[in-house]
Amino acid sequence: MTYYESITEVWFNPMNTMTLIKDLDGDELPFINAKIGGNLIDFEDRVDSETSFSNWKLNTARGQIGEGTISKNQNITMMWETGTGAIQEVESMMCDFNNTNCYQAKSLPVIFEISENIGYTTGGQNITVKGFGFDAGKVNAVIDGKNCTVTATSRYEFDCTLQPKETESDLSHPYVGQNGATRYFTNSTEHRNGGWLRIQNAHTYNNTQMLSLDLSAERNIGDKISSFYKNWFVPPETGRYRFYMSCDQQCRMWIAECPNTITPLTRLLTLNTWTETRAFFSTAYSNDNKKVSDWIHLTKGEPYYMETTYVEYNGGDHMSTGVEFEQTAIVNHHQTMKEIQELKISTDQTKEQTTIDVKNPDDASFKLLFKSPKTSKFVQSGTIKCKSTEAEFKAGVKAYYWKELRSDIKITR
Ligand SMILES: [Ca+2]
Ligand SMILES: [Ca+2]
Repeated sequence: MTYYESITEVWFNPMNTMTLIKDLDGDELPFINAKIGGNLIDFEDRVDSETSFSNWKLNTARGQIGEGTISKNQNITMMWETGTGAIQEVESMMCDFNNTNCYQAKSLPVIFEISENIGYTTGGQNITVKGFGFDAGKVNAVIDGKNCTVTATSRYEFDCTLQPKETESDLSHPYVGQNGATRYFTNSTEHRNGGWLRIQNAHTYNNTQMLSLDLSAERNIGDKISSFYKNWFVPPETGRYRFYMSCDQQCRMWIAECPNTITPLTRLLTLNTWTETRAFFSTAYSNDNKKVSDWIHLTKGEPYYMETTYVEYNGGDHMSTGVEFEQTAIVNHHQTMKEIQELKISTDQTKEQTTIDVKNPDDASFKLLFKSPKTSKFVQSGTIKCKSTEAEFKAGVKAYYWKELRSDIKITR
């Protein structure tokens, strides 16, 4: 999910492409562009010609969203020096819990500023809301349960007139806001004089407040950083839920015991050691860590308050969360745990060994003739000196092993 000016992360596996790209100019990237719904993502200041991407691995690049089209479903494209990236639909597609809405990327309108936060029970006040994307469809505004009649809309703002309200607003209970989580981000250099950050204090540090559309953090953005998130979870159906978490380096998650209140909180998850990115199902990190919560019963449509803390010390960093719904009667609903099966087939690898005996070596050279098991044709090696070193011998025969058998070799003399 993205909105105007938000930072998004593009995930890609360049496979062997990096080795095909040579002689990039100082202002060029191995990939030419990435787009959401045809609109360019701006990678300036985040990715440059010095940025290295690993072959055969998932890499990430972060870029900023511009004034794109607002849409519930947009495709993602990526163009490289050597061609266009193929998008794996299974991996790029996100769906609602019952699969009624699926999308590769969703672009939402965003609010940056509201002209008033105090009004009168008599109504009639004019409110101006500034942000982006208000020309994408009909705008409905509701303020504390009362319609705010929209009088004008444009791309960057809309105006509405507040309707009268019988009673004053009740400020004794929390209000559920727009989609997303409030994220309080702490960077030790900026907020804590470079000291270590502690998971148990992550919610108390000075911070920069931002909107997070996912309950997650970017991958590998720095060291000595922490994030504290507050959000409301509104269950789409009544039933049992459980939550998942993976992070590098420590993270925790809580949920309020009752809806519509922020206290008391129950600890759902604790991870005191790092995991691989989104390794929700890995059992490799089980010591006193809890990556999958117990089942808890939640009621449809009720807002449940949640808190999440996450701290990174050094090395790699990331944080992701997930939720699973137990109900089986819902049509089209994914049964996460039941549907995931992993079938792994591995070969018994036995290394082949060949001995070449050169008797009474002199200063002459020779060539070897290999019969390819793939094509049954003969393949000639390069010229090999009778007194060659291990490296020289390897240089002569490695093309055969690599091209015909896709295999590396080791030479010992
Ligand atoms: Ca780091
Ligand atoms: Ca780390």
